[in-house]
Amino acid sequence: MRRHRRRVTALLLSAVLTATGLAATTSPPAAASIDTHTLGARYDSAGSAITFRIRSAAATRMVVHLYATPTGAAERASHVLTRDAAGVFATTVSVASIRAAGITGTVYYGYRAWGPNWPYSSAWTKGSSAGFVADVDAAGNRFNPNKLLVDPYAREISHDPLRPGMTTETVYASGPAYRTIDSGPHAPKGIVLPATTASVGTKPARAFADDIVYEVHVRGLTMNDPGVPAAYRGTYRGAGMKAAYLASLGVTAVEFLPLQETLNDANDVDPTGTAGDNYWGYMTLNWFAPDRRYAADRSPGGPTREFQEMVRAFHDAGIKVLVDVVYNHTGEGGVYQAGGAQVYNLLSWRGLDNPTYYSLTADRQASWDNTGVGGNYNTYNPVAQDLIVDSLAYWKNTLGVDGFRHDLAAMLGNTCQHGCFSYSRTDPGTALNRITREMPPRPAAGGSGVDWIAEPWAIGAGTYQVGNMPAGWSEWNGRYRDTLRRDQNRMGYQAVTPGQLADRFAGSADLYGDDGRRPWNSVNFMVAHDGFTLRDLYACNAKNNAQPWPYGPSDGGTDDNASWDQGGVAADQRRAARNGHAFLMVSAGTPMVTGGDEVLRTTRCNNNPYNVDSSANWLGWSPSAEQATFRTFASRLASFRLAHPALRPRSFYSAADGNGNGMAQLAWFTPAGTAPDGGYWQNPDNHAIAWRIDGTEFGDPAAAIYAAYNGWSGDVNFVLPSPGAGRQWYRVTDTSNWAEGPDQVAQPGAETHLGGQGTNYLLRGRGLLLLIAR
Ligand SMILES: [Ca+2]
Ligand SMILES: [Ca+2]
Ligand SMILES: [Ca+2]
Ligand SMILES: [Ca+2]
Repeated sequence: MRRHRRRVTALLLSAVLTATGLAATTSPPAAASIDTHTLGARYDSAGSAITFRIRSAAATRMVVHLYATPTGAAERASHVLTRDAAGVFATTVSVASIRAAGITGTVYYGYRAWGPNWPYSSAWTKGSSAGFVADVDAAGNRFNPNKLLVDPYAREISHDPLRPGMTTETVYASGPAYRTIDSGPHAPKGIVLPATTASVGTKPARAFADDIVYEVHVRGLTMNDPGVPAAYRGTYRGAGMKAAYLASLGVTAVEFLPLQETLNDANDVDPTGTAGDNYWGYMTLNWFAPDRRYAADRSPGGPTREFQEMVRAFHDAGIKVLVDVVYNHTGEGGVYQAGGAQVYNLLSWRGLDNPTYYSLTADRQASWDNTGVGGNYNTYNPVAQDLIVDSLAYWKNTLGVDGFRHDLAAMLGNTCQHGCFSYSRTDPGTALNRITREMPPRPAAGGSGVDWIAEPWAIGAGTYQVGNMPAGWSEWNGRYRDTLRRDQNRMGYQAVTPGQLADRFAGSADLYGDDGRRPWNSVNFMVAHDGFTLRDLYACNAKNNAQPWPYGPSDGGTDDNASWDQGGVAADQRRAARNGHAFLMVSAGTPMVTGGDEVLRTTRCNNNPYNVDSSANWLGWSPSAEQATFRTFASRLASFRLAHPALRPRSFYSAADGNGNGMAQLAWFTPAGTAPDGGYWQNPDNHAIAWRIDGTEFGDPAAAIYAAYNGWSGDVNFVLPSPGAGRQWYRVTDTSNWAEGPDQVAQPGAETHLGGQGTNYLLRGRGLLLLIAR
């Protein structure tokens, strides 16, 4: 059902997808502290020498090559590194000697490594087979000195492996046809950067419960935006220029699709086609380096500086920066078939320490794959975990990021290194638990800390873990999405009860209350980048991914969308989108909206445009009158949420009267204004439910808030409950078609007076009503 395959060669996945539970697991080690081994390439404080440090458990020889240019020329200097007892290879090189070797500007570097499957031979030269024993040995080692390797701790890399003009990545491959090709002239190089002390502004301390998250692609955000200077469109700098716009939408946290270096340099080789393209960016090449293509300043150090400046721009507007990170697999890719052999590329981790960094089959001859997109990263290995936490700490501390959304995070709860997959919530040795131990989550009330967000599933047996991430983790709540989509779009086909609706509106206590977590650990969403846009969810009965450029073609994409075109009635499609947005804004939990949905963005039913780097897939900035009306609706309702703490509870709502004012903190109602009984809750033929929150228990400016949802196609009369002694009900919004217009959400103070307890309100079919008491 996903999204980012990188080559058409068949992946050998099927054999491992369903197998489970063979190998013994090792007991978890004590957590190391962050950056213990000071890996990478660093100038000394005087800038007179560079120390190179890189780790490999099984390497027997390690050489660093230094280059004056990133491609096309041989190295200017080489240095053999010395191994210490911890498996760290190191050497210190004077800058004077580097200059003397002819490297007068930026220092580019890469590694060649030898090991048991390819021991060093003095007869070896670049492109030779001297010393070769096997592409892979019984331990899973895949050393090959003909492949120049990127330092996993490089702060920037010079370029992607597949550059414009290259038609194949096989220069990086092992196997009989490719193992003696020297990748050095082509391979990405690490860049030695001076330590940075740039300001990233003041990190917002806002509680995650109070956030509204806006998920967007950094390039897609501004590539089409005429309000951004052309040179900055699609870049970090351009994104930072949108801080005020996002704030105007009520957004408090921007969540970018992956920004760590990914395969995308060749996207524009065919500017009107998708062959080989990767737009979303879920094929990571290096976990430290910000992607160079997203920088307006692509000079060495430019991406880092510009990223920090973008973060500062958002921070200055009070907006958090969250980043989607991909630690479940890498851009090194999976196996492919060539000349009858099973072939792997060697770009970095695989050539340095394959069994440490990758989860392998029990015989260690092949990748283990639960993601469908390449070999699993070996998240239970402590050294592999070091790279996770060290790079996250760099993004947090040096680049200024406030939180992270972890792609396919079930993989980070794996407790098995090779030959199986086994998820555990409680094992202290998992990557999930180590991450939150070393970088504590932000407290419920706000303050310093990290907002940790999991995509709590993957592909393959045992990976669907919604509601089962460890303490400290918030989750994309797939149950929220699925339940509410089915209620809107699948009536008559899939049963949804009022009780199930109430669970989702009230923060999903069934998922997060059973393990000590809170409603705000539920990231509520109706759509995300992965799937239909909000508009398409209510305008498409099925995906249409094979359509031509610029809306496709894409492959993959789920067929289980719970979508519906509302009978083809455009006004009803917009109403459904209003409801989808309104659900998020009135539910307990942390809402996430998707960039462009504020103007009903469409990809014309492509639900997997992972590869479509086109103007049609970038956000549009010329909304029609109807789209602008929707944006006003969406932003006003977001503002309402931000103004009403009663909608953002820190803990699950109580059914008791917490302050003795005669009103329960939360009460549910049938349309008749009575408390639902068990029969009402459990009957999927009931499609209407209402609830009232006592605002006085939350310091809310409203004495009470009442929401009523009529999921039925016909009108339903709601009898309003008590607004509290001496109070009256006022309408904030009714999402029905009759009210569509710029003032469908009333401005504060302009709400329509309705009356008190017992007032009848006829709510049209598929309408949502929101009231305040004052
Ligand atoms: Ca790139
Ligand atoms: Ca292209
Ligand atoms: Ca749970
Ligand atoms: Ca009360």
